[in-house]
Amino acid sequence: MKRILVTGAAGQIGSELVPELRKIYGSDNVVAASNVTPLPDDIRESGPSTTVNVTDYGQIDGLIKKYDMDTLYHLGSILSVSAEQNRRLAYQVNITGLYNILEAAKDNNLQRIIVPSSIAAFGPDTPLDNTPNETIQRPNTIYGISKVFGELMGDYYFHKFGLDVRGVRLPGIISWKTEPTAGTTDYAMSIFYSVIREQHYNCYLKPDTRLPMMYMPDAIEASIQLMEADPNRLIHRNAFNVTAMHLDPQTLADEIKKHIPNFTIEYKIDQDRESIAQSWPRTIDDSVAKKEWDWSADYDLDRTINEYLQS
Ligand code: AKB
Repeated sequence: MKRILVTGAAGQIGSELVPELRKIYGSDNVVAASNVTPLPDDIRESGPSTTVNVTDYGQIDGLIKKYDMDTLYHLGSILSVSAEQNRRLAYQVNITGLYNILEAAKDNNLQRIIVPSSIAAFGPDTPLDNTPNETIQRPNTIYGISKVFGELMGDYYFHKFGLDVRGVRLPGIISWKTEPTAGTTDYAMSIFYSVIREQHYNCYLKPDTRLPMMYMPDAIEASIQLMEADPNRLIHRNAFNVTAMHLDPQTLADEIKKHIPNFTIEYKIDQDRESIAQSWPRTIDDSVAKKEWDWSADYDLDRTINEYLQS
């Protein structure tokens, strides 16, 4: 039986991954950990939960020992926009925090660690159309640099110590459980909140800024499927491109309008976020994930919008 620790459990992905893991592996076997953001009630009430500051090795080591963990999802991370605004914090959480996680995992002989990367691990020198799994990775954001660090460190701990570290490069995620915070791809969440609240959205990206995207159930599925994947089939580990759709704000708005005809969108471009988005892939090739662990997305744009507006 797996005993799983999830850091960043109050975040966009963590708050939806924890309930799913608890359904599969049993509530008592999944410990939800967050630092400053309070955990949602459903997570606090349905199983063990705790606080953890990943910049403190002792806290991670103590938690792994206390709960006798064998698997770890490390989701605690400062996202792209916040990272540019607070480099020191981003460095402490995304670089020092990840280092502490890997050291504690090695010292406690954990069986498996999942460290998600992101499309942010690419940069302006990357071929940005149909971006291959292996290509130039010279990101120009602190967040992207920390994601490349995570990918390289994951491979390093695997080759040097046999620690089974794996990760997907997540695209923008469309979801509803948490309010958007500080990501570049957050417009794809905020737009739905605006649809429900005022049927109008002021978009900070240009109408044709295209990015890889995915609906949350696919992101959860990818994270669990990769964790369960047969290690003997994995040639790549850190990290795998995954995607479900390639989307720009105007296409999303046009699709929403088919369901909510009164919906309107205006463009008030935020140059900082727009230039981050311009440095990321427009479309990515996820054939390596398909080949090595049978990845395939279930949700296209049509299905995503139908389910989202019903939820
Ligand atoms: C962000 O926009 O910062 C994240 C990401 C793509 O990693 N959603």
